[in-house]
Amino acid sequence: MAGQQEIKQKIEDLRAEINRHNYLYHVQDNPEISDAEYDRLMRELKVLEEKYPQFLTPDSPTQRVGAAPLEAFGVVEHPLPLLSLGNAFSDDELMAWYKRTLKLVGERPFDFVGEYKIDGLAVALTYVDGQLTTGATRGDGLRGENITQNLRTIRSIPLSVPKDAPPRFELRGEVYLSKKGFQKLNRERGEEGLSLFANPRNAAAGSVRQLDSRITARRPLDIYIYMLGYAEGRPVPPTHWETMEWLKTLGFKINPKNRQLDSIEKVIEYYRELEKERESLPYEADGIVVKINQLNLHEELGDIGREPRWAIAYKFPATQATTKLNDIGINVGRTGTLNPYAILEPVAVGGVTIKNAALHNEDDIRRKDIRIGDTVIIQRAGEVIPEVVGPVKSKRTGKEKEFNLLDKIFNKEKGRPACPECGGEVIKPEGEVMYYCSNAACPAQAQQRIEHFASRGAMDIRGVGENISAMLFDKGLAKNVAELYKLKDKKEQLVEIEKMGEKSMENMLQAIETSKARPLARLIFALGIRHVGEEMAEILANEFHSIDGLARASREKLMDVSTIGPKIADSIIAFFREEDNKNIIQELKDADVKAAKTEETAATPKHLPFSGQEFVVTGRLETFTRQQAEAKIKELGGTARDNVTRKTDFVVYGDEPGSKLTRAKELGIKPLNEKEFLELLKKAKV
Ligand code: 9MJ
Repeated sequence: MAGQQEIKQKIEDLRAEINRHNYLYHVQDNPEISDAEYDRLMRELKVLEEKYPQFLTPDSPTQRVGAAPLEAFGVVEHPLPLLSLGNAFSDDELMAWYKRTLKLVGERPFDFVGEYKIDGLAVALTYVDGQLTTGATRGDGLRGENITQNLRTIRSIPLSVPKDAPPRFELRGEVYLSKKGFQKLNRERGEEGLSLFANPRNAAAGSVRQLDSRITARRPLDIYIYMLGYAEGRPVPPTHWETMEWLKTLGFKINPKNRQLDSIEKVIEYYRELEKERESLPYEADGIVVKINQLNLHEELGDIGREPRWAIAYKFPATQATTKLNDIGINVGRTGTLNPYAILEPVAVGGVTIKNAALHNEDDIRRKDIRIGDTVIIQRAGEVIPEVVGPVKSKRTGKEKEFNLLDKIFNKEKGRPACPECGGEVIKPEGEVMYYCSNAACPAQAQQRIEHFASRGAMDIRGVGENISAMLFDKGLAKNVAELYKLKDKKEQLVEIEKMGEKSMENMLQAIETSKARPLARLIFALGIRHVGEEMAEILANEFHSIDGLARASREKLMDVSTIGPKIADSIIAFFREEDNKNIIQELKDADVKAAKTEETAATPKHLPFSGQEFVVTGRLETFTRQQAEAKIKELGGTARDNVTRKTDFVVYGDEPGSKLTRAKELGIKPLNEKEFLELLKKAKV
């Protein structure tokens, strides 16, 4: 057995290691190891401290929750500590917690509430006399950072509450960024040449801890409230479940996935169910939280260290892991981008074996200092392609090699860098981070354009996925997207395609026919114009009304639209100038692809009170969230837009409306305050 001195040393080393990772994760928002590895270190320390309590010290990382607040923000003392949670990683560990609880509670009956454990940032919100007065991070559990200004920018946090709310109360919740919001943010940061966030949690933490709250305001942050900290001056419900229901009535956002569960078996069933659907969630969740429902038992059970005995986190299997980066390969995207990807030593992440992962672009590889031969952290989030978060520098041997994209694709025969698929010339437009294959006829691009055209957010042609589009292309049955509409004359060749039975062929042909009625915005997106995503396609459809209108638009006209900058404008112009693209568009028209303005008008034209009118909602309204106001406008046939243009009919404004109201006044558009808007709604309904 190891001597006492050695054990003490081991414990101290572990603490130093954990403290370092704590700092990297909580203060720098820049972790070096995966969450799973961090959990492992923490458990190793806990086990040792339990076995050798003589070495337990109050400053051990097992005795605290996070890291110290940044000095730059004011400090908020939490009247009641913000707790962290103990973890269970298996049914057995959950059952052990349950049995411990049973022993303490005795004969009295109790039940549970199950909740998703969102991987965001815990905050405390204090309301005094109906107003949000303080918003703070958890910090070390006792003292957090004052981030009130930043939290005020989150639309789902009410700034005031109804009169019947307690005169003083504090709520705790998790601030998070959706997976989509995270990807969008990183895409934009990549395009602007900024460093990328490792995951939505870091992005959310980085966003609420901005010293300039205008930056926070631009990030699509959201919150779910998960408990009442305390309330003064008014009685509160006796259970956690009823408390959450009551908080809903005060206007707080409570996760609809929460569930009341009357036995531990039901808790386990709930865990299995949520684990299955977690991938399809719009936000990251790393487990479930199980809470005893009866609040009197919370008081009685109390805390151990900074963890409540009345709750536990039952974690999902890890989606991060470390492995070796064996090499970096290059594939060609549908817009010709040369995308570097990681070739990894295969590793299991959340039950799936990962061999490849995304590496974004060469600048990002440099910024993160990822080298071939490194041990790297990889992660898998939702349906997103796994990605390399960064290197574990402490594991370097000195043999790792830096990556250079142009060296990698150097073609000896041609004596220059060349597209690895077609040998085409490689370009890097000024101000962009990506290299491109400039050959419009590059087969790798053409095949992926078909796949993209048929994909869900685009023309949504069921049955034309990755494999079929590759086969159609390789066999020469569809060399471009317009030729999909000629497949109905090629049935004999189609049935010869491997794995394509008569029935699936008929289904595919039917799906191709149906896609002719897709609205204009989808067709614009489906064409795969560089820098034109789903949202931009929607804006273009609303602005230009037809493919011809868009094709005719000048650079100036395009840039008149406030969300279109020179990069997008140039890309649209270049697309429509290309002879091949002109031919494809003509062929699509000949095939009777309608590109109707909207799906609804194509099917059932009807007249509603706001039909043909465009609204922009800006600032903070009292009665609705912006989304609710926009939903009302759409319900009544109007269009809700993000930007004020000459076509805008009304600008509905609330508190702090900003530049949109100014622009409306400049353009002579009638602004409506909230009262006027409500009157308009009332009139429209009669
Ligand atoms: C999260 N992160 O979603 C708690 N949490 O309760 C939920 N966190 C929590 N509950 C007590 N849903 C301490 C932390």
